[in-house]
Amino acid sequence: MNKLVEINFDGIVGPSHNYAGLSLGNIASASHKGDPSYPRAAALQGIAKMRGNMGRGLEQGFLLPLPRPNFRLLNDLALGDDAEPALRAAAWSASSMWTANAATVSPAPDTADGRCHLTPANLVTMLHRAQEWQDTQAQLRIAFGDPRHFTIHDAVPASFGDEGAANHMRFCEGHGAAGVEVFVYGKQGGRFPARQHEQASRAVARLHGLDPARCVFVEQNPEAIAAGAFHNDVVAVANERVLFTHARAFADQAGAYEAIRAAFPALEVVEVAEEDVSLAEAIRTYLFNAQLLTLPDGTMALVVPGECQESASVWAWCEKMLAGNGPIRKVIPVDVRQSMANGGGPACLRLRVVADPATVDARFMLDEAKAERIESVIAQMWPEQIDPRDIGTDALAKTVLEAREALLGVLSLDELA
Ligand code: SUG
Repeated sequence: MNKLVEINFDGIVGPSHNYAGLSLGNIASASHKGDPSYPRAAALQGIAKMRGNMGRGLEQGFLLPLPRPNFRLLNDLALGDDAEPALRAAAWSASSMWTANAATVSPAPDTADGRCHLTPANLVTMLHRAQEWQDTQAQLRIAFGDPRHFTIHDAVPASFGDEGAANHMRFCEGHGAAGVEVFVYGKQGGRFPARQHEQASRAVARLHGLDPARCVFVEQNPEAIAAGAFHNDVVAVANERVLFTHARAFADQAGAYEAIRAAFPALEVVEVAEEDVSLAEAIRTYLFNAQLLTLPDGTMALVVPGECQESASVWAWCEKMLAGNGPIRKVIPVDVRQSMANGGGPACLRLRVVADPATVDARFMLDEAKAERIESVIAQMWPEQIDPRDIGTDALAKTVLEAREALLGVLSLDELA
């Protein structure tokens, strides 16, 4: 019997996690450029978040850090010892931790052939992210390797930027039921790059065999991109019938609701007004970069960054919302500060896949015993601190390579070495 549930695949934060200021338009990345980073603490924060969700009775999986430094990229760019720091840092980036950008996922009930389809995101806009997709695909091919249940595509052509699930929302009555998939794209011309191209979204929808009547394409608000919402998931998140969104997320807010409602009449919108939480404050605290989860009792919880609790306006809004009788019944702050300082909140750190856990390669599924084993490798092998001037040194390369290798070893995933 197929038991389709939502599984969150969190990216384990890699041992080279650092702040190189690589992402134009991502305010946190720019403002933490050059700060020392704490890879061990970062990775342990990520595991603690996964454990929290497992403890709530939810299915939890993970994806592994990609090989860094990426010698292929260093060679392709012919980088020597005098390399420009930002170029060298790209080959060291641990950015694959943000698995909401790993792929776009259409679960089996939505697709023409009844399989779950995954398309790795080409991430072409940023050099440090454009190197991810082939290695991500190799991992997806193992984790979701059963062709009776999954199809893994190639990334869409590089002319059209695709940033994956971060710009994709799915509405449904329950995760295992047929859904309506909403793709959010940006238009170029603003102060910052628009990282999701409309034609990339449309190609993904076609590749996945989605019913055109159950797809909606919506433009992101250029003002939101200009304010630092480099992905839609910085200003909106969906779960089942609910869209939780800032009032300035979409270019035509009312039109977006109308278009989604035309395909999915049960839509319930929880909108946060600019007067309650400004767009700038929403982006600073990442209120919307939350995991909107259906708990085993059927109610919804919002897992938000700890920064939300420290913001007077955001927390006041959350308390007022909880006092009402809307669909979100709990707000749970988590500490993912190391990731947040690079612009990655709780939602960025996970890829949602609706599937029967029994059809996924069990090595990618988490349980308490495995979480402990992973934590102990991280505690022993992940650098405690990385100073920007360590990037590129042989000593740090050795530490980072050995750390990842040790993790692959305890998970019996040496084929990814
Ligand atoms: O692509 N930051 C990531 C953050 C990704 C967040 N993901 C989602 N919103 N789903 C990015 O901008 C910063 C790396 C650096 O500057 O060192 C970075 O890549």
